[in-house]
Amino acid sequence: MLDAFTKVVAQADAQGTFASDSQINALKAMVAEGTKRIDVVNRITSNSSAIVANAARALFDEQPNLIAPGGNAYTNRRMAACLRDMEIILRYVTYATFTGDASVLDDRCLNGLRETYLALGVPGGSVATGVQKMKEAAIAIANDPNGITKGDCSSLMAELSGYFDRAASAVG
Ligand code: PEB
Repeated sequence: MLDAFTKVVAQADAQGTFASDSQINALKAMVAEGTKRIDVVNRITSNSSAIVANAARALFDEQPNLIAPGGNAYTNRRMAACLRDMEIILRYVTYATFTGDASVLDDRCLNGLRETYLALGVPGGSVATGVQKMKEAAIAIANDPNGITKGDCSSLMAELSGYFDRAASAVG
């Protein structure tokens, strides 16, 4: 598992070079803007239950076959597994956002997930739709200008959105 700093060190060390100016400047900007990143993580973390529940409701509204008899989220056991999976994915997205690097998401959550879903008969495309719905909800919450110091969060939102897209395309 890497973060934005160890990633730069690993890359530089692999080439036997010092960290480059552009790498150092990128990290400097990340530190300077660090409170924004932590605010985003904090907002998503403290609204995680609502993000998961609302995204799941929207998914089942759109794809009612999932909760009909024979559907992959039919029975409370499967419904619980589904909500848990969405929560796990959201949790790893917050870790990646916190560290500024996707490797924790890749290594500990997404690696082999497609194959797991294939083996279980869980429809990956539907999971991807659920993830996209969490993305919309998370960004609406994280990017809300009310109740927080105002600033430009566009690149942070693009980064956050990229982690959700990465999760969706890993299974969809
Ligand atoms: C991944 N999900 C399921 C299982 C595993 C994962 C390993 C099998 C074991 C179990 O049932 O608990 N676990 C999960 C994950 C990590 C992990 C992401 C990462 C670290 O360790 N069903 C639907 C929806 C979707 C869904 C489309 C959006 O209809 C999910 C939610 N996942 C789902 C369901 C099961 C499952 C298991 C229903 C149970 C499948 C079954 O037993 O038939």
